[in-house]
Amino acid sequence: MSSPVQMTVEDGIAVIEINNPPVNALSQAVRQGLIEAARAADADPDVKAIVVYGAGRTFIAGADIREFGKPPMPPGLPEVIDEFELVSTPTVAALHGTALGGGLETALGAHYRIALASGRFGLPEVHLGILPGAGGTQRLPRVVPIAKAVEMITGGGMIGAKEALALGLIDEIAEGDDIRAAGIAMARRLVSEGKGVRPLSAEEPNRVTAEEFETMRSMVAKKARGLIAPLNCMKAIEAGMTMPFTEGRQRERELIMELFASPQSGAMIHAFFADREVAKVPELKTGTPRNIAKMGVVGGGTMGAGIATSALLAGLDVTLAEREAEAAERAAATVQSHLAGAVKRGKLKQDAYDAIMGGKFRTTTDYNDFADADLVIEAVFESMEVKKDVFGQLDVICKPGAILASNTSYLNVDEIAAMTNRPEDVIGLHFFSPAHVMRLLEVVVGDKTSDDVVASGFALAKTMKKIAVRSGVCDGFIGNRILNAYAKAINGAVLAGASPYDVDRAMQDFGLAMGLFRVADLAGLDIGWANRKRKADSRDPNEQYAEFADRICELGRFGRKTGRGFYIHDKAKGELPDDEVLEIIARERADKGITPRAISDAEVIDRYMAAMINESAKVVGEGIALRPLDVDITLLNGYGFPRWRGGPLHYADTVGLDKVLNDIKTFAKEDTNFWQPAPLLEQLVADGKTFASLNR
Ligand code: T1G
Repeated sequence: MSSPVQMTVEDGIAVIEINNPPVNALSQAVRQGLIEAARAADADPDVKAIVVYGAGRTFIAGADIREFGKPPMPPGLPEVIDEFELVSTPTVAALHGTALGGGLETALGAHYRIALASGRFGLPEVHLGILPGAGGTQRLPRVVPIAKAVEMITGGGMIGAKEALALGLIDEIAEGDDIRAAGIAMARRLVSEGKGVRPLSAEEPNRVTAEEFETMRSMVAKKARGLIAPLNCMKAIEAGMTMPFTEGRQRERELIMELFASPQSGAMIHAFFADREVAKVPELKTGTPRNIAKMGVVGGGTMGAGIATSALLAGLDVTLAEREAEAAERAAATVQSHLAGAVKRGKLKQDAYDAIMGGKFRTTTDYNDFADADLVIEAVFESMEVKKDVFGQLDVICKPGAILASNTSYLNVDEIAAMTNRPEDVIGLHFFSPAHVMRLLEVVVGDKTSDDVVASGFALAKTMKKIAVRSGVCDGFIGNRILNAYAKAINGAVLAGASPYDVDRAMQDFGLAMGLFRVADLAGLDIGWANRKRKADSRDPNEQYAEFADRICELGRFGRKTGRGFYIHDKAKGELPDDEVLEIIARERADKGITPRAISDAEVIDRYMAAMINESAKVVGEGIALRPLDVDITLLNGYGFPRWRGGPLHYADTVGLDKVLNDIKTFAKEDTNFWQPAPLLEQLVADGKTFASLNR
């Protein structure tokens, strides 16, 4: 098999091409080929300069993540870059696409750097729970100011070519789009100007005072929220400022090895691949996506306006319908403000904004304007009657082959489909609020939904840069069904003796951005209250039911929007515990004959996770979710589950399924009906298997 690295010499310029699709990852073969080519070029007396570039859509996008966790295969990337840097011939890295991680580190090992204007650069290793381990933490601070190096390395974001040029990270932005030619031209100029080698490792690093660095370190620690990689990044950068290069590189190596040994990197690498694997559903093989250029949106409330914005940002033509003209105007204003915000944040260019507002977006009060839409999605009130009425009308108006979608968050998509003569064209597309920000999209597949329509849903998600997860039909689909389960478990912990405030703190210490009760106050307690009232008739009388949230709602306290809910929302002092809430809970315990006991943070989390894992196992076992990774991705991208724990079922594998099953049996003593072990969980424990074994 030919090497993914080829070298040609053209009039004294050695051109090294890396060709390892899809992203030129630094596999063992690439590393081997790169260093052999560099040695050969350096030994060739006719070669006056060396250019390295990537074939295809991008320069190197990093180390080959698929090699992680396997025995190291020499040559190691750090050594390759160190040797590459010390060749006696000037080297040019010619960059396009995304030069990331080990790719940017390789570029920093070159003496000069040129890029296309569309090039982007970053060190995203922290998103994998590790750090730039091939000299990045030592060389980057030798080019950019420490504050910028800290931001790039601990934040893992990308910067564009203009900023890179201003920082000195690249020396030139190439004209046109032929990066190979631009690299060669730059090399020729260097030779004609007599420019020599310029190894960064020989440069002095930028520095800040110890006090300034400690201030940066404490800010990074605050943002890390339990993730240890950013802390090790700071230690590596500190080493770069205080040690000679070789010792700093050694310290960097120790620090990345610590991170590889932590479960956090395993969890985040799992999440990286799961984010991509989740889009590989069976219907993509059997279905053909339909072209979706024109989208109709029914309903201009928060969700409808958010969905319309997301579709417009993806380049679709959007018509949004409301019943009344005033409501339609309000929706248009909401969409306009979302788009203006996107321009301000640099997510939308002004000319693209003008094109949208100049003709790609309109509102209407007449559903007949949907006649030529390729897909119409409704985001109307969560009532089956209302949705059935809407679908009945759309079925008549929309062209044959148009897809009819519902944004319902729990209603039965099969029942909705039955209101039409085209159930095979009906699908659920459950967006998460705010729909133009949240990446998760549950694609809910009805019994009769055709493979083409499923494939179309996933293609639309990709166009809208959403992470689509395939869900079957059940109450709450994947995410909300699991949320309802762990919320019940948390309420059980409160009835047993925990306070909502202890619970929120324990959940935040576990790594969630916000605990359950803070989230509820933010979302509005009335939403959950309406949900519980909707399901009251079908509630299992034998299951424990926590009433304290209903009592709070009956006082008209719906959370932040009314100033009081579980917390008192004080404008000056922020969120404060509410003694009246504690009194309501104490009264309920007394009514239920419960003698409260101290509930440790560990027990709160054990309950929370046991319920989440158990319901997740039911969701997978019933085929609502295709694989355990689909549940992980749902909770990671829609429910704030900490990414460095990999998702509930990856987490379950790390704590051990037998422990989880034992916890469930322990809590079942309080509420047998609720704590019924999932058959799949029992089977895996009996077989000594993991959830991961079901992901392949
Ligand atoms: N290694 C292996 N496979 C990779 C890969 C990588 N680094 N990056 C992408 N892929 C696969 C991906 O799984 C998918 O495979 C396909 O390529 C297309 O990816 C020593 C230790 C580059 C911005 O973290 O951010 O360097 O699903 O769907 O949306 O310091 O991929 O088709 O089979 O994402 O156009 C650091 C990770 C590594 C970059 C392109 N680098 N990749 O996005 O395509 S650690 C990263 C990305 C490191 C050194 C350290 C994105 C992208 P499949 P895609 P995309």
